[in-house]
Formats: sequence, C-alpha cells, structure tokens
Amino acid sequence: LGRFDWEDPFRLDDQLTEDERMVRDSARAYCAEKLQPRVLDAFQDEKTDPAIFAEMGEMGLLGTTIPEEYGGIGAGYVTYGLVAREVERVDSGYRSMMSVQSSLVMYPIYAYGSEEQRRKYLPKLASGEWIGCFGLTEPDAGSDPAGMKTRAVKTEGGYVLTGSKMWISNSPIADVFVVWAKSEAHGGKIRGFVLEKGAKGLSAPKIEKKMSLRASITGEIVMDGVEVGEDALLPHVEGLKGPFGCLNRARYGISWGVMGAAEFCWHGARQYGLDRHQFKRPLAQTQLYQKKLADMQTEIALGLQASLRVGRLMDEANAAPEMISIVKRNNCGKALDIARMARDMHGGNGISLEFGVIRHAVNLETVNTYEGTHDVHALILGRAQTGLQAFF
Ligand code: TGC
Ligand code: FAD
Repeated sequence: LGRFDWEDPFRLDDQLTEDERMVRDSARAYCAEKLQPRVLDAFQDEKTDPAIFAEMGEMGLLGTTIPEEYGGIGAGYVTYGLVAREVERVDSGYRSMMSVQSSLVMYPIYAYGSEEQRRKYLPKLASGEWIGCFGLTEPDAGSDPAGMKTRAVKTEGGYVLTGSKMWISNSPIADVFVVWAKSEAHGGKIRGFVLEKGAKGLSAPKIEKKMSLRASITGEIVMDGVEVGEDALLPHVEGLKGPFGCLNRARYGISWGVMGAAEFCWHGARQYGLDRHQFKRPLAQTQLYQKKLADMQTEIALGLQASLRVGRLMDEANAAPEMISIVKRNNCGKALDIARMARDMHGGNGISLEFGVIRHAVNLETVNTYEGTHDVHALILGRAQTGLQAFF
C-alpha cells in the first residue's frame, strides 16, 4: 500500500524535478523569513515596501522563465508556478507584485521587444532595481479590453499617447510602464508601448481605500499627450493577442498562487480545530469540522494537479488558453470558498488579522476578479465548447 501524506495527498512533491524542488524550497524560505513577518503591518497600514522587488530579484524570483542572458534563471513554467504558490501562501498582494513584474512586464519585453529593449530593460527588472506595471484595463474597458480608448498617434519621431488606465498593480511606484493603446498608424490595431517614469504628461496616482490586496499598491496611469520615440513601440506583436499572450502566463501563475493561499487557510483551520475545545472536545473532533477539512484537502489536491498538468504542457509549448481558463477560474473560485470557510471555522478569531484567514479571503475577492473574472472565464469555456459567442 502507498503512503498517505495528509498535506500532500497525491505526492505532488514526487512529480517535481530536483531543480524545481530547489527553487521552491528557497522561495519558501525567503517567504517565511522575509515576507511573512511584515505582511500583517503592510496589510493593516496599506504599505507596499518597494525593497521587496530587489529582495525577490536577488533570490531569482523575478522573470524566472526569462533566459539567463537577460537576467532571468531560464526555468520552466512549473518552477514559476511553484514560486507563485509560495509567495501567495503569504499574501496575494506579494504574488501580484511578482507576477506583474514577471509575466506582464518582463515577458512582453522579452517576447515582443527588440533586442535593444530586451537589453535595456530586462536585467534591471530581473534584479528588481526597476519596478514594472502593465496597463490594459481602463475606467470604461475592463472585461472588454477591445473597448479601450487610449490612442497612440504617429508623429515624425515616434508617437503621442493619450488616455487613462485604471486598477494598475504597481503603477504608483513603477519605473517601467507596458501600456496597450490603439494605434492609428497601424489601422487602429492594439499595440504595446514601453513608457518610462518621468515622461512629460505621464502620472500614476494611487488608488486609495482598497479593502483587498492592501499590501500591493494599485493606481491609475494617466497619459496626457505623452511623447515617446519609435523605440518605445514593442515591434513584434499587434492586436489583442499581445496582451492576452502575457495574461496566459499570469493567469496560469495565479492558478498555483491561489492554491498557496488556500493551503495557508486550510492548515490554519486544521490547527485551530486541534487547539480549540468546545463542548469538551477539540473542534476538529466533530463531523462537520472534519468534512470541511476534507473538502479543502480535496479541492487543493485536485487544483494543484491540474495546474501541474497545464504547467508541464506550457513547458512543452503545448498548452491551450482554454486550459488556463479552467485552472484560473476553478482554483480562484475554490480558494475563495476555502478562505471563507476557514474564516468561519476560526469563529470570532477568524475576523482578526492575527490569524490571516480574513486577509486571504478579502484578497482572493480581487484575484477572482482580475485577469478575467470568474464569469468571463466561464464564457471563454462556454464559447470553446459550443462555438457560440455569449459575451455580447
Ligand atoms: P477575441 O475575439 O476572443 O480575441 C481577440 C484576439 O486575441 C486572440 N486571443 C488570444 N491570444 C492569445 N491568448 C489568449 N488567451 C487569447 N484570447 C484571445 C484571438 O485569437 C484574437 O486574435 P486575432 O489575431 O484573431 O485578432 O477577443 P474578445 O474581444 O472577444 O475578448 C473576449 C474576452 C472576454 C475573452 C477577453 O477580452 C478577456 O479575456 N477579457 C478579460 C480581460 C482581462 O483578463 N483583463 C486583465 C487585465 S490585466 C490584470 O488584471 C492584471 S492583475 C495582475 C496582478 O496584479 O497580479
Ligand atoms: P467589469 O468588466 O465591469 O465586470 C463587472 C461584472 O460584470 C463582473 O462580475 C463580470 O464578470 C461581469 N461581466 C462583464 N462582462 C460580462 C458579460 N459579457 N456577461 C456576463 N457578465 C459579465 N488591470 C490591468 O490592466 N493591469 C493590472 O495590473 C491590474 N491590476 C489590478 C489590481 C486590482 C487590485 C484590481 C481590483 C484590478 C486590477 N486590474 C488590472 C483590473 C482587472 O483586470 C479588472 O478589474 C477585471 O478585468 C474586471 O474588469 P472591471 O473591473 O472593469 O469589471
């Protein structure tokens, strides 16, 4: 008979390579030593520490899939997923900071950029010296990015960008802005541009009063006639497949990340149930409590296996976007259910920041919404199996 490890029911660990386990373990140690101790204050005071980027850079956690010659560690997508799981075990906001930098800023510069753009930006983004952000969403274009209003108008030496982006992770502290705009010179097609902090007409005010992802700063990007040279254009992609190519990677990473947050909540609820006695017995010795723990264990075990499968296919360049929609949607929804359940199982203590479960629950509300809402991914999957477009 095989061995059963309650924490790792399908022995995910055995399915990883030695290199994958090594990066995972060093990410886990960094997160436990450096991120976990500061998360409570960061969330409570809504403070993002920019030093985290340099720390992550030093640990090789930024742009893990980017080749070494540009500052990455040239690892695969399973490794990237394992890192996301460790970081989000601490806080979805910290994972957000990491995944925007890696999948939404470094990836497009690597995949769609010129050699000069790669050499100029990637090493400094990999080390965390520069912080990046990704501007797709607008005040009037969220689930439907094709409805964006931001425009790039051709000038003699480059382009002038006008428009505004909303709900942009990292933007108030960003040095590098990957921004998507409709370009008249390209028949109104969506093109990517790399803007730099300090450009005239470019500002990134912070969005205040967030009740979720409070450890990760979010802002707008306001472009009031920002002039850039021809060298700001990402030359090798046009159309929505540009930003979607980045989103595929970030959504996949999120599918692992949220399982880390869910594991934190599950483990917390289990320990709480063992420690806390009511009616002269541990809470964990009641049938209802055990059923909830079994549901959590099952969903997390299944979710991780699914993400591992998609990751292996990504490493073979053989994954379809719809597979990513399945794991992004399902794992986010299940993680949110698990965090809410863990909050309930902690009773009154569950609403205190000290136990972490309410923080994960409110964070996961965002994660279930960004990178394509739960329902938008249902529509992507509905379209794929019926051939019928139900967005509009
Ligand atoms: P549609 O007609 O489906 O496609 C337009 C073009 O794009 C191509 N495409 C893809 N390419 C690569 N990967 C994918 N996943 C792709 N999906 C579509 C498609 O082939 C087509 O190409 P072409 O060459 O024929 O033009 O587009 P649509 O306008 O009908 O879109 C529908 C929909 C709803 C699926 C899409 O718009 C969508 O996914 N909406 C959700 C928006 C979203 O996810 N926004 C995320 C913003 S970034 C963010 O949230 C970062 S938070 C990060 C953090 O802090 O961690
Ligand atoms: P809407 O699109 O207005 O959706 C509202 C509701 O309507 C949702 O329930 C949705 O599922 C539903 N809905 C929409 N269309 C349909 C339909 N056709 N049929 C049925 N239901 C529908 N964006 C970036 O570009 N970069 C970032 O770095 C970034 N970071 C973010 C950080 C945070 C903290 C948050 C909250 C958001 C961030 N976003 C970012 C934006 C995010 O991607 C959007 O919020 C998300 O795509 C949803 O868009 P929306 O908020 O405009 O909602």
